[in-house]
Amino acid sequence: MTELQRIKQVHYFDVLDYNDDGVLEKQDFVDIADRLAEMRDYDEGSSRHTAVRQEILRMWTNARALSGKEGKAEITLEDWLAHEQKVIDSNVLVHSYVQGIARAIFDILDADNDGVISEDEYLKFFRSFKGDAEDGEIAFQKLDDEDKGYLTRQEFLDAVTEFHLSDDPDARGNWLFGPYEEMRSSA
Ligand SMILES: [Ca+2]
Ligand SMILES: [Ca+2]
Repeated sequence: MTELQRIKQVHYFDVLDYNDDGVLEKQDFVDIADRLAEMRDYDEGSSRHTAVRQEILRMWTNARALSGKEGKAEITLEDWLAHEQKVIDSNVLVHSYVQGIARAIFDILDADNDGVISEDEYLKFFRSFKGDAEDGEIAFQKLDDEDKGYLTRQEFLDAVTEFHLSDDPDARGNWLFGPYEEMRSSA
């Protein structure tokens, strides 16, 4: 993993740590899934709500399995980076896991079902994680670099893939979860 890939993953770990206790546990992912479901007004216990939870909990399952911590109730940053290294090394995982979740999230986000994600839909996504609204606006501006006011499905998938894989400091997808570059700014 390059330094840039690592910095992005440290930031990602932080936005996933919904209860801000420095480790990831199942509840962090349940909380994120519940906020995504809530934003679409899916009823608690409904099949759609359950489907969102199952999709988001794949991250929790994979983070433990790929870092060799299947039985653990917590995932540390070191575990998370070990899991991400396996993802970076595997085209199969990038396609089935990373892009699979991205496709599912796109469908959840596209609340008005017009095939694109508006800024408003993106900001709701952003608020489902531990990110602040201002960072969400910055993220959307960076991702929507032609200032169209929306992201297509392909643009969103490309951004997610770049977030995980790209080592290009100018890649738009680096900004998926907002500013990440506190270490690079001093370089
Ligand atoms: Ca946590
Ligand atoms: Ca839409």
